[in-house]
Amino acid sequence: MKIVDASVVVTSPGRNFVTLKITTDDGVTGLGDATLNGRELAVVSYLRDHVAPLLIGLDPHRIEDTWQSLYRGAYWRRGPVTMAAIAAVDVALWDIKAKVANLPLYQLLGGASRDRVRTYGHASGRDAPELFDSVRARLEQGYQSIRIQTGIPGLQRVYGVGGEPDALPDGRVRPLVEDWDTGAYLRHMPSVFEAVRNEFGPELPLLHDAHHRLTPLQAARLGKDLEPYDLFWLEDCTPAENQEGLRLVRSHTTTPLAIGEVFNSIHDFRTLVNEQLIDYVRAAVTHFGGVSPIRKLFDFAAQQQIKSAIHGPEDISPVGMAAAIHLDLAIHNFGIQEYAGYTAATDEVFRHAYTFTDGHLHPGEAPGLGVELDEELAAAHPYAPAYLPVNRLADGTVHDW
Ligand code: GCO
Ligand code: MG
Repeated sequence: MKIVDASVVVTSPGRNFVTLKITTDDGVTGLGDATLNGRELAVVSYLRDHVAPLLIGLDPHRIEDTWQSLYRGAYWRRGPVTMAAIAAVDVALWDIKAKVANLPLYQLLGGASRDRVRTYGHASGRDAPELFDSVRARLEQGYQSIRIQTGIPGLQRVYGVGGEPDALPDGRVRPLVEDWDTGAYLRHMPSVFEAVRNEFGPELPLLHDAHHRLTPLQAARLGKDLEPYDLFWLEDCTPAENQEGLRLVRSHTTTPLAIGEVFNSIHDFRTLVNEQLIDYVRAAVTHFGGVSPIRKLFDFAAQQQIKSAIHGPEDISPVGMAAAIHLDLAIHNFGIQEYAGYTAATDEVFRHAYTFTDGHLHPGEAPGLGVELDEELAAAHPYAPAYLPVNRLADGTVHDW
């Protein structure tokens, strides 16, 4: 069996997605997600110009060897663009292998370790009434664990609470500028969780994403202040490139910590895992080099009783989401799966076998990943330039977003 084609499809059914499609000489196709939010076309070029020509003629069954040759052969290791491109190849090859075996991918990963995959959804609001409505809407959709994001008094536009980027008069798009004030945030958050607990009771699992904004000392304080509200986790409390900084956070709080959606290699987690400084690893299949390396990360994390929590925002395509769900079902140290859901237009472009019921996902029993890309429909949604927001303090200084 040989690879005869590797093409890249860019589509924007509401937001941009990049998909690699690998075709074999006997007509089997595999899909891989290569979406890197805000920098999509860099990965398109990496795949089209540098990777696709290398794939032609290879045996698609040699997944590990292909992964190692793309990783080591590039010489320039790691980084989100490289690892998103390698991930797309890895996932597409797993899709092909599972289709040839006529099995859903999770069966090739060891089979099901559970019956279904628990998820969490996103609730947000500018103030308490809006936030409560948003939590209720998620509960009605079936979610049983909920991430809480909220407006901060005195700030106009804050992470997780919406806002549209400004268009320049000539039609060009520029990033949305959000506001930040760490002091105001630290003063406000405990009262938000107190209000949510009073409204929804002690049992609902609640999560919160600090989105890389705090120093270790500030994160330690927030973790401590939120302890009475029994969070499922506090996510990305610091930027965490400085892995050692988490020692300080950890020594001051028992609030569980989740980190890693911007990481793209096992080395980014080494100190965090070895010293058990976190409770959940947040890597995305799509940005971590695919199913093969993330499986190794989960096995490494399991040695320290750390669980998985695969990144699953709207900007991971349904292809990346399907890969995540197969892994979630198969690994033993599964924690929770983020599932933000998709627009109807996205679900039409990417028809999928996975299902969402009562706040739980299941990958379905279709051979492979169980996702089909409607290329005609995809072409009807052309690429739309878009950026992630930029965060600024009151005096104009750029802050971590
Ligand atoms: C999350 C994330 C996302 C990111 C987004 C960036 O926890 O889901 O923080 O919302 O901001 O994936 O592209
Ligand atoms: Mg996050």
